[in-house]
Amino acid sequence: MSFLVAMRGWHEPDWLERFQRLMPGRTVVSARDSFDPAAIDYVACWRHEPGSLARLPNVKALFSLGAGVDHLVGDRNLPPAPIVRVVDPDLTHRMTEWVVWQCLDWLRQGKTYRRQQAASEWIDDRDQPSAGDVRVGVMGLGVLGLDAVGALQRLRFDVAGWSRSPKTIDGVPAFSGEAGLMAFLARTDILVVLLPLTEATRGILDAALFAGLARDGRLGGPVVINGGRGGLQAEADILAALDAGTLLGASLDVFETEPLPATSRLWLHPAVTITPHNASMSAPDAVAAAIADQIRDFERGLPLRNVVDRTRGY
Ligand code: NDP
Ligand code: OXD
Repeated sequence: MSFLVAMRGWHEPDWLERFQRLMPGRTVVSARDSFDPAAIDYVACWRHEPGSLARLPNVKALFSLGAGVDHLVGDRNLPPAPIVRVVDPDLTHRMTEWVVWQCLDWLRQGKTYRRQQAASEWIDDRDQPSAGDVRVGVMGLGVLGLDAVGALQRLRFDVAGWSRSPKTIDGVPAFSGEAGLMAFLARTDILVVLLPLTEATRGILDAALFAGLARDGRLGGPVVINGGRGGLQAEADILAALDAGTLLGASLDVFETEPLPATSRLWLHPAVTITPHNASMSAPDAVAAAIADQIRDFERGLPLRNVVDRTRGY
């Protein structure tokens, strides 16, 4: 049987070579080449051409090469096989590094001091709150959100979280669902977004949500930090909220269109920090090895791990 690699935007030859090395007994083929659809039993995907996996009658599992699966779940013509996503400690830790970096940069007014340094200005009259004075709200309490919460707690930020289903987290007020959203926002100075992109979360970061954030915080206004997906945010609303002072700032790793077009006003906005969708990343060798391990275990009769709920979309 054959293993199909269907990807766009990444260097495919490296992935083909990697999978072939890890699974010498299997033929590894690219979706760009001709192959026998009936021979494919597993697929690895990253932003595959929608519809291109429709006719694979014997596929047993679809492996996302990323933690997010919106690129797969959004394809209405997928075979009915389980979708497996990446859960990798290294990817999780890297995301936590990015979240902590951004939270500390806003707490310690990094943009202001970088501007002052560029102008050789020594100005030391600004309010300097400590982490304990600042309320961070983490949207999404899954693998990434919970790890970030732990690190932010250790830095003594005043952390709360919001998720779809109710949770109990030691020392962290946890809000859930529509009913808990406004109360969560009302106690949030820094909003960290680690949600998946689904039908329920698309466009959630809009003007109405920004208007619900706390206005009495020590930073002088609320900040949004989005490491989830660009489809969660209405960029026109972010810009309008920044211009109106409803938001003090934004750190964005993900965008409605990627790469972020050179014409976007976000690039030059003084209150925006941009990273190019690399807040975290899958270490290719670790991801490929985990997929090869899963296939080996599954063929021995063990259940697949990190299977996505297709109905929820994550
Ligand atoms: P998980 O599936 O582990 O967690 C998702 C969390 O979001 C859960 O807590 C879930 O709630 C919550 N959630 C989902 N839908 C809703 C909703 N409608 N309302 C409220 N909460 C909701 O995902 P991960 O933590 O592993 O990853 C999160 C996302 O991060 C990925 O989907 C991906 O898009 C993004 N990502 C970005 C990267 C980057 O480099 N920028 C790298 C890796 C991932 P509940 O707990 O109740 O199920
Ligand atoms: C992602 C990833 O989902 O890099 O963005 O894993």
